[in-house]
Amino acid sequence: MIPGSGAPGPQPESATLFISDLHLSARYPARNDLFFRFLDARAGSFSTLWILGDFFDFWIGPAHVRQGEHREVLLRLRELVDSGVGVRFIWGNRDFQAGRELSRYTGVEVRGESAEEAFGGHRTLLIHGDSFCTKDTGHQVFRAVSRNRVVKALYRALPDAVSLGLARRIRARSEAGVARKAQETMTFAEAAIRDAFARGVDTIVCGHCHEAREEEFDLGGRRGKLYTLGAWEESARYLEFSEGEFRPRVFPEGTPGH
Ligand SMILES: [Mn+2]
Repeated sequence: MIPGSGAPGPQPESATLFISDLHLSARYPARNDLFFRFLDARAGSFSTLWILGDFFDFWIGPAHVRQGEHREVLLRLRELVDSGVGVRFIWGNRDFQAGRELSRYTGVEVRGESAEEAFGGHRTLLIHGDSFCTKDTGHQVFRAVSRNRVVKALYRALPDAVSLGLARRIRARSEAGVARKAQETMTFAEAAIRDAFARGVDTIVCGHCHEAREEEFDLGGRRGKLYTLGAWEESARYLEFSEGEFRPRVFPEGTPGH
């Protein structure tokens, strides 16, 4: 990966970081602050940042770059990219409308539903993880409909006020749904995880379940490793790949588990 021409750029051996589920929103200004402190603390120590979805509490589409809500965050992303860090964005279930407008404004590379990359010798699937919750049929239907190309195009053509209002209503409904059936909604189906490993990867990194875990899978002759990332609250559980290994991390350092 070659950083912007002329820029000094990070050292080639510097780390890759993986984060998800910050749920940034005007409703939680402290979380923006946590993210900015994280960037400051890790400045210069990483060359790539993977954002694995639900970075924004919701992203309504092109209109959102014109709203003030995420201005500060967007400018920080721009700075990060301009400093030579590659920032890749995978959609979550709350920000899958992120597209060209986000790339243009911040320089972040929007990679869509998922990506496969090699880290050291590990073929790795990067994905938000809501697609693993196959028992939540309501959400799977919403997913299928809302990500339909025609529906997306129609939605993106709506006036700002209308799409904002719609997004708020969808969020309110989804929050009510999560409260009602939290366990079932956030639980990954093992079969869905195994299907994902069957794509040929040996490592999966995802978020969505809001809990940092490591799990090993016996795939019949080979082993798979699943890393899930934590949601950002008072602290953040994220993942780092450096010196050939994935390493679970917490920010601020020394924070006890939550
Ligand atoms: Mn999610």
